[in-house]
Amino acid sequence: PITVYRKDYQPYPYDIPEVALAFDLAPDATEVRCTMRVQRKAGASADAALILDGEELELVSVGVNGVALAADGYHLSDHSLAIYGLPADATVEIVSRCNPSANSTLMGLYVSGGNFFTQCEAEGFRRITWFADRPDVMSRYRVTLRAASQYPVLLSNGNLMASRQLADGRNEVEWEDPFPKPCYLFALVAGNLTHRETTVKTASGRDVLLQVYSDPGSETKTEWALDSLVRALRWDETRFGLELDLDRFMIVAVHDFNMGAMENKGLNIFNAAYVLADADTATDANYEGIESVIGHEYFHNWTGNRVTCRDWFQLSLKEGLTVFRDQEFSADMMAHGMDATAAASARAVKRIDDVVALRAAQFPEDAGPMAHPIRPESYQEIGNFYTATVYEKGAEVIRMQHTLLGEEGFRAGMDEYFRRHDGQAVTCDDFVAAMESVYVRQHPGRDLSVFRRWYRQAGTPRVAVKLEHDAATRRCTITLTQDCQPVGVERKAGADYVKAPYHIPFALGLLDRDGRALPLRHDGAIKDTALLELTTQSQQWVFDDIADLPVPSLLRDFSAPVIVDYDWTDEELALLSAHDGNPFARWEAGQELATRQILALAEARQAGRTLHADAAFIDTWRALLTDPAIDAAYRARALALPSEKTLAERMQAVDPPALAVARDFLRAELGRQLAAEFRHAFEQNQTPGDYSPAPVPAGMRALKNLALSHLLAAGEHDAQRLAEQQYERAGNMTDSMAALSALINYGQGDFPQQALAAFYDKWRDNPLVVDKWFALQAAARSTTVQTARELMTHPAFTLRNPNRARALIFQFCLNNARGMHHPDGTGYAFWAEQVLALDALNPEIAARLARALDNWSRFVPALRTPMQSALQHVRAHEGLSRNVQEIVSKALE
Ligand code: BAL
Ligand code: ZN
Repeated sequence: PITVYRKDYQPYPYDIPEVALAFDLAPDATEVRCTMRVQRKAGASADAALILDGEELELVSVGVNGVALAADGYHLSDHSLAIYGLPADATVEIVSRCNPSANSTLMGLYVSGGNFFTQCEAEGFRRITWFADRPDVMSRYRVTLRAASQYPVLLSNGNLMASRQLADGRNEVEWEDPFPKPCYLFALVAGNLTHRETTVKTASGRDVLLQVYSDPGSETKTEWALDSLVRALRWDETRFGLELDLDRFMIVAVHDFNMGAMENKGLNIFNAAYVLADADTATDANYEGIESVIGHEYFHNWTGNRVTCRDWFQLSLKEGLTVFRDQEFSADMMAHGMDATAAASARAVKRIDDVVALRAAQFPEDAGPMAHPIRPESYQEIGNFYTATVYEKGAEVIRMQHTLLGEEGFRAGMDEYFRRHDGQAVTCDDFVAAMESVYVRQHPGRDLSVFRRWYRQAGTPRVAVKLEHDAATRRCTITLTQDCQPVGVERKAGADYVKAPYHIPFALGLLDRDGRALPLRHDGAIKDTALLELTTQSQQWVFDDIADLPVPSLLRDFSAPVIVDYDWTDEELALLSAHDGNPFARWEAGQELATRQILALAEARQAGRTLHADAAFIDTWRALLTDPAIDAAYRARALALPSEKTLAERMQAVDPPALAVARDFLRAELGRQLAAEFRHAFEQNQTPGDYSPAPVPAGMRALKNLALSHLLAAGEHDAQRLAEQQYERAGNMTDSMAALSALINYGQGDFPQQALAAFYDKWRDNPLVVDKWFALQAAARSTTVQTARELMTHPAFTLRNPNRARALIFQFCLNNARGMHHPDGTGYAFWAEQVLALDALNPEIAARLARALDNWSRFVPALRTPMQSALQHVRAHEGLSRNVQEIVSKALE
């Protein structure tokens, strides 16, 4: 396989300012006529060939300036079409054919549910026509679509210019996108669809049409999506001064889709899971996910589309920034209309959820064979780099710039970024330079040169904290020392590779031994929180007027994506968990206590000792559960036990079954010892009446359902009856799923299986709910490889639909510790089989599954060996896609 390096970037020798695409759509043979204006760039060599990318295409003809080229006028290979001897300014016309119904990769043009859809990012456009498939070639597109009358809705990017019926009965429409764009933002949709729409006035007073398209019959499920789109549009105007630049903005839902959604200019195509919702079929998490993804794709219109990436190494330029923007959007929506305390708690809840996700997915990635900087230096298959690092760590790197510059400074930096680069394809460095232009004005003599290392170094830095107190001088000295060892590809560079220190914004508070915040004098102000800027390996800060040894509250709000090393006593953590004024750090203290508790239990399990929960830990949990000052949503986070993935990062040798047993034991033990308190929480947090996905009732449901799972896990008297009643009477999918999940994991008797069967019968025609049904069973405690295989024989199961494959196969392989990591190795053999089966259909999805064994070398020896064999088995398979090959060979290196 060929490795592409960032350092090898070369500009394309031609501009392609205009493209006209004409499609004669038919499922088995779609003909595409691509007419391009091609202009050689000043300075490019006169004999530079026009090299166009193409895959899985049948060439019909090539013409230049209206003259057909004979076969010796161009050179065709499996992956490219080269035209030589072009005039400096020419019109090139290529006619080709593709087969959408045979396209199971879901890249390029494909058929789903009888309709046509496209997905072009990153390199799918080359499956539609030969073209310069790279983000720095930006063109204006005019698109003509012709299709039979069974496809009445014909959509593409931009504005609808004309629509007519042809003599042969087909429909023809023309679309024009006034904004130059790279081809990865091209889209078309053709089919029988229904839609919901609204018109809104933008900040500058223009009327714009917003539409959400979906399958006929699903129109009752698109209200939340359209409302979310309106909120996203308003938010970008208010927070960033960015207005919708088109007259029309469309979202289309499709059931077969590799990703969550795609930000094609003016025509976003979405996985239906991020569009369709109503109380009966969608959970609170689904509602939140829809608002967030709709925001994300809408925000790309500026951060991604108006300013795009020069090359795919710069992917985080648009993804990290847009994830940061969607996180802030969600936080603002959650805090909307609340008083200051409630709003701070709501924002903390969002921050906690984001950090939990980062630690579960990105931290392990940064410590494994696929570790890469947020701006990778090389790749074999770019599809493998749509990672938690590029997205979520990328967003943390943007957030640190926001923290360093402050809200106003960051906004000024964004304004400067658009002033400099609107309409261009640029680099991550260009973004930092715009931010730096503000930072240097705020901080004379300083710059962001050290900060830029976040873009080129991989791995999660550790920050060791030393706290010294001198009672005589009443001084407290804080020393921060950072360390980041080479990871992933960096290791291959050998012993000479030295990583340089990062610029780390480190937010700190100090509490006295009664839990009161100590005022800190820092940067000319007195505050509860000091923002320390660590820019060298080790630095010290001195705080005066501190009478006694304080308790430090560290990395408040998770001000940097680092791991903190500080040896709090359990008593100090309990104090922080009860009193820290920073809700994020308060949550963190409780999580650290729970982590210590579960790791100790897992160790006891491995040693064959009897398991006991620590009384002081139970008391801390009781205090959180009964503290009247904290709201339900926050309390649900505070009481959630750390995930197995986060815990695994803290084990010398990862032992998922031991962790699962330890977590389960603690869940049950908490349920038993705090039965009265959980019972009270369950009763006090009922949400009768009409369903609303708003944060307050959603938070109440989260707490109530957490309580239910503890009570049922503990086998508490009556808990099963409560769960059965909730399942039978639930007025929304959140409560229904929570009760069913608790029952199938911890319930007894026939009811759980009967409920599962009835659930399927009720929802068999709703694919998104059937996905939930599969996922619930795939992750259930009692599910074995055998059960997973049986589920695969269910008539509703198919590997061809990514959502279905994710619901069953991914859930089992990634979220079922007992089944997947059974010491007999059958889970790994199952994984290998499914990776290969998926690879034959859809390499992108297969490669995602392939990553489930990334960190095999960190597991206990009994699991490590069968994991390695399974990886070797996959690697040895002939005809492996480039996608899977890159993943498994890096894992085995
Ligand atoms: N650009 C790919 C999908 C997304 O991140 O929005
Ligand atoms: Zn994105």
